[in-house]
Amino acid sequence: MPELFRNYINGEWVESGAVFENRNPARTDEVVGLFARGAAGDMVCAAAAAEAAFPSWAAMNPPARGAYLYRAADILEKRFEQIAAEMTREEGKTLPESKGEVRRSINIFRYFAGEGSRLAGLQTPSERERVHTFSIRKPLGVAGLITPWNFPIAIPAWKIAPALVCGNTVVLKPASAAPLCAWRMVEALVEAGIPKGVVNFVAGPGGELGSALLSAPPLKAVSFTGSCAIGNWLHQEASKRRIRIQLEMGGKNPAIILSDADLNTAVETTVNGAFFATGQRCTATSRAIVEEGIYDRFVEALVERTRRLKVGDGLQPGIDVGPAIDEAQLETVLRYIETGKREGARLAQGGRRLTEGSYAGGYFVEPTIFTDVTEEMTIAREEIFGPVLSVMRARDYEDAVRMANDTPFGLSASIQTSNISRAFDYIYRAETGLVMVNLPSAGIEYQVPFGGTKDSSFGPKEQGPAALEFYTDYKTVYLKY
Ligand code: UN1
Repeated sequence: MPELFRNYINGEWVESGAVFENRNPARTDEVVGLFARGAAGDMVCAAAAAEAAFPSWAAMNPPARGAYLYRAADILEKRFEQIAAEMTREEGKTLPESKGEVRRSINIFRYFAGEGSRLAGLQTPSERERVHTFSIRKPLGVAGLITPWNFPIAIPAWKIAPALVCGNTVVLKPASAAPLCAWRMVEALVEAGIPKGVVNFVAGPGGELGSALLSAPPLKAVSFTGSCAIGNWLHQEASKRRIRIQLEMGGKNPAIILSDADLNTAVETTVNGAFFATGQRCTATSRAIVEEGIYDRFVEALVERTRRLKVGDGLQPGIDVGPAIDEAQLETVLRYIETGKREGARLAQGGRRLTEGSYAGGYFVEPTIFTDVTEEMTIAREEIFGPVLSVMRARDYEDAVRMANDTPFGLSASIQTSNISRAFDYIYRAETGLVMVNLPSAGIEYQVPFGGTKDSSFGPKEQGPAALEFYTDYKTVYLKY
């Protein structure tokens, strides 16, 4: 019998009657865990508990709040290997990728724990004599955090850590496809002694729980990472009640490869951006926009390198690319591959579901490269969220920049060039929140702001000092002495 993981509401681990399964996408006969299937009533209780806990948590001094995060980080570190293996089993990414993500989450906890001793406000001179003005940061109240399956612990960590250190109390709703790592993070906070009601965890169906959360009277802010459709719906609901909102959604991230790029670097970064984590990153490279002069050489080297990627169960050594998260995602990817073929793109590599032998029990698809993709094709315009790369031909640098920006999305962009002047020109012209020079479009760090522009994101950025802008308000003081 698989273990049952309960919800955590008002300092108690609670069952909800019904349960749902968390299955391994590499071996679908393996149930990683059973989770209590929270209902609207659980959300209402969680929001009320967070509201009740808020005054004393907000009144605690920030370094003392940070101390809980340091302790939770130490607990996560002790379980490092266990949590990494659980992540591979629930999400499918490779074990090295999972380890990197758990390490990142521990670092996120420590970084924001340290923020407890900084939490800088503003201090500016007054126009008036002997008046001292300053602005201090105040927490907002109850924050709702809705997180996706593709970074099962890093995204929960980069939302909960700043929310807590700033003095907010939280209700976390993890993705149903991979809730275990977020559960482990909450377990670590509980073991660290976090006061009752400060952190609440409610897993279960997104529609029911999301509606209940957004209509819970104590809710003051919601931070969401996931699809554009759900993000837009949350925004509508939140604006009815003037709930502060932060949305991180899709991408159609370009990698511009200029003729003067180092060919090996360009190939490695493109393969990393497009195929690692099975392409299931909103920062993934999904369009390689390649300058005429290097196009043929780049495509040849890219296909050759991609052919050598090993697809399989991420717990096995030497695997580069794991499975899709679930059947629906696999179907979506296969549908886009069919669309690519139908619309006349050239299938240069991959394109099939893998079902033989050890692949039989999982949602595996070959890393897929389409070349000669043109701008109006569906695979050049829509987010696929799988290991599918569209390679497009650009006449020159100007043409490449135009193509890169010609998308409703604006999360991340990569440029491969040895020309520093071009690199800077692009840095200023890219319509994205992230620009990576001679690096993959994906793979971010926690100490700098993260987020996009256009349809990719809405609201203040996450991570780094920018996170404080979302999770606090200023209170300004004028003092005559
Ligand atoms: C990364 O590229 O390291 O859901 C992180 C996502 C993004 C996070 C990307 N919000 O893929």
